Amino acid sequence: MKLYTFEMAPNPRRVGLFVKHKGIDLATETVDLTTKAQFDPAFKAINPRCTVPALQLDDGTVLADVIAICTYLDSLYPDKPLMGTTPLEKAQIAGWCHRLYVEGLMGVADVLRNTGDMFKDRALPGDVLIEQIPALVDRGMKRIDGFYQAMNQEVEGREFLVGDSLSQADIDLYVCLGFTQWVKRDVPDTCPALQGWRASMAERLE
Ligand SMILES: N[C@@H](CCC(=O)N[C@@H](CS)C(=O)NCC(=O)O)C(=O)O
Repeated sequence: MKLYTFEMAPNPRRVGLFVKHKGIDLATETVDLTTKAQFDPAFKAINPRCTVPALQLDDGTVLADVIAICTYLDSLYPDKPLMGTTPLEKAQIAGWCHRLYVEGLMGVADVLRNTGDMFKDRALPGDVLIEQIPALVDRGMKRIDGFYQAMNQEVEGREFLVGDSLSQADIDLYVCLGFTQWVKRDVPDTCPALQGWRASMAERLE
């Protein structure tokens, strides 16, 4: 089994923190997104979607979505469960991971990928040319601001998003809050609960 990754990028980071917390010893290979290594034919043969993370199993099967990778590894290594243990926890954590990807990471990606040369004609991941839409930058900032307000309410008075222990939902929210730094939109002082939650999660995860 081998994990193809690029540690600093947000989706690989979601898996990286999962693996670190669980203490899983995994073979990894870096796919350097800064040199566009995701488009190399050798990697494309592994993941035709040209994205990381990708987990290749010993029988050649490839899982190329964070939720799939974490679900699989959590079943394989049940110690320190991060994807839930009861049916309700599993459902809530899956819901959170989906929500945080759509409402958190995608808002930041709108800003990041629709401006500047680095993502010119690469407004979406993959090897299809997609032109930038500058108007999405402003919309993305509004999405981030709305996300902060919503998450501030969610974490108010809570240590964890689901139940009374750390889960992948917490890791994903923590990664979202790191990703917003890439577009220089920090958690505002109007969201003190979220600021405090991030600080305590940093101590736990880093
Ligand atoms: N569906 C994937 C999305 C993975 C994804 O978008 N990864 C980004 C890095 S955060 C990527 O590989 N981007 C390649 C590119 O921009 O060309 C998942 O949930 O893991």
